[in-house]
Amino acid sequence: MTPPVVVDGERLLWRLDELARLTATPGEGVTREAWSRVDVEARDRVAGWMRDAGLHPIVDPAANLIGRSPGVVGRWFASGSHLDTVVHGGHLDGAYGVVAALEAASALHDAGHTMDHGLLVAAFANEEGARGTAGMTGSYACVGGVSDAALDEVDDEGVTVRDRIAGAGGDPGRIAEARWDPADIDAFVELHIEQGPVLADAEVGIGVVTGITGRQALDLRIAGAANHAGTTPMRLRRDALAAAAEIVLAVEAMPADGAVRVATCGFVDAVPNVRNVVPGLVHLGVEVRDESAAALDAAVARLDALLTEVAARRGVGIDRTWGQRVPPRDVAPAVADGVRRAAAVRGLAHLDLPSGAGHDAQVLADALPMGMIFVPSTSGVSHAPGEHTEPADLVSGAQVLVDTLLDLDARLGRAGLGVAS
Ligand code: HGY
Ligand code: MN
Ligand code: MN
Repeated sequence: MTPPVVVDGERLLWRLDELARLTATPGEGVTREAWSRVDVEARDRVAGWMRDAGLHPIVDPAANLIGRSPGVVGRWFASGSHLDTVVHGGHLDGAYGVVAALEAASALHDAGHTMDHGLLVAAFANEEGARGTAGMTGSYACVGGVSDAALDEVDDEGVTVRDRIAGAGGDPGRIAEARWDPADIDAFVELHIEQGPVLADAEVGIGVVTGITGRQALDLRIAGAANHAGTTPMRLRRDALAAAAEIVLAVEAMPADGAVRVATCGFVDAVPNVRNVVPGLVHLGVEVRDESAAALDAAVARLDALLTEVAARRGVGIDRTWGQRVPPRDVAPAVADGVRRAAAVRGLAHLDLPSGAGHDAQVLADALPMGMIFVPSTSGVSHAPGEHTEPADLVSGAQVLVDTLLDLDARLGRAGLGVAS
C-alpha cells in the first residue's frame, strides 16, 4: 500500500526560519529585494532543498528558480510563489508558498508516491517590484509577457531590469525561453498567507481564494517652484508638496464612494526636502486596487481629471506615468473545488474569500487554470515585520496544498482542467 503523503511540519517551519535569516536588515523584518545578494542566497538555499526532495532545479533566463520532478513524460502541476520581499517586510509573504510547494515535493518523495502529474516548484523573481520596478517579472516571463520595454525599465538606483536579471544569474536575451507551455501544465496552485484579517477574524484555518484583485500603478512628478520659506508670500507659492498632500487625501477618499476597493500613495520623495525651502519637486507613487477591471478604468479617468484640476489651480506641473496594470483574475473553479475537498477531508474549516493582494498566480491565470489557498495572518498584518501565522496553520496549509494536488491528480489523470477564463 502506498504510504499516506504527510507533510513534515518541523522541516517546513525550520526551512522558513532558515530563509528568514537571509535578510539585509537583521532585526528589522525581512528585506530581501529581488536580485539582491540575499535574494540569490535564498534561491540557492531553496535549490539545495529541491535536490533533497528529488527535484531537478534550474535558474531560468528570467532568474526564476524552477525545480521539476525527473522522468516525467506527461503533464504537470505547478506550485510556488516568490522569495523576494518588500523592504522591512515579513518572513512569510512569498517564502511560505515556495517552502510549502517544496514540502509537497518532499512529502511525495518521502512517501515514494508518484502522481500521474509531474510537480514543478517555482520561486518567481521580483514579485514585489524591487526598487520601484514593475512587479511579477518572473511570472510574466513564464507566460511570455516580458517585453523589451519592461527589460529596459530603470530602477530607483539607475539600473535596468535587464542588468538586474543578468546579475542574478538569468539571461535576459533569452527571456522568451522562460515561457511555460500551457499545454503541458494542468494547474498552478499557490499557497500564501492571507495578508488581511478575514480568516483570523473568522477563526478559520483555510481560505479558498475565489479571485485576485487587480492593481493599477501611477507615478507622478509634481513640479512646483523651490523658493525661500520665509520670504515667499503664500499667494506666490507653487508648493509641490502641498499639491501632493492634496492628491494623497483625494486618493485616500476614492474608496469611500465605492470608486475602487482600496487606494494608496505609498511612496513620496520631496526635493530639496529642507525645512526652510518651499518644496519644488515631489515624486509620488500611487496605486488603486479593485476586483473589477472596469472600476480600474474608471479610476484612471477620475485620477486624470483630479490631477488636471490640482495642477491648474495650484500652478504646478504634474507629469503622470501610468505604470503596471495587473488585471483582476478569477480562479479556476475546478481548482477551488479541489482545495475545498482537501480541507474537508482533513476536517479543516474553510472559507471562500477574494485576495486583496496581488500574486504570481493571477499572472499565470492568463495561460493556466489557477487556484490559491490562504492561511490566516495574525491581526491581518503583512508587508511589515509583524507578519505572523500560527505554526499549526502553516503546517495545515501545506498539507492542504499537497492534498489538493493529489485530489486533482486522482480526478484528472491525464485529462486537463481547461484554461481558466
Ligand atoms: O503588493 C502586492 O499585492 C504583492 O504582494 N506584490
Ligand atoms: Mn507582498
Ligand atoms: Mn506575496
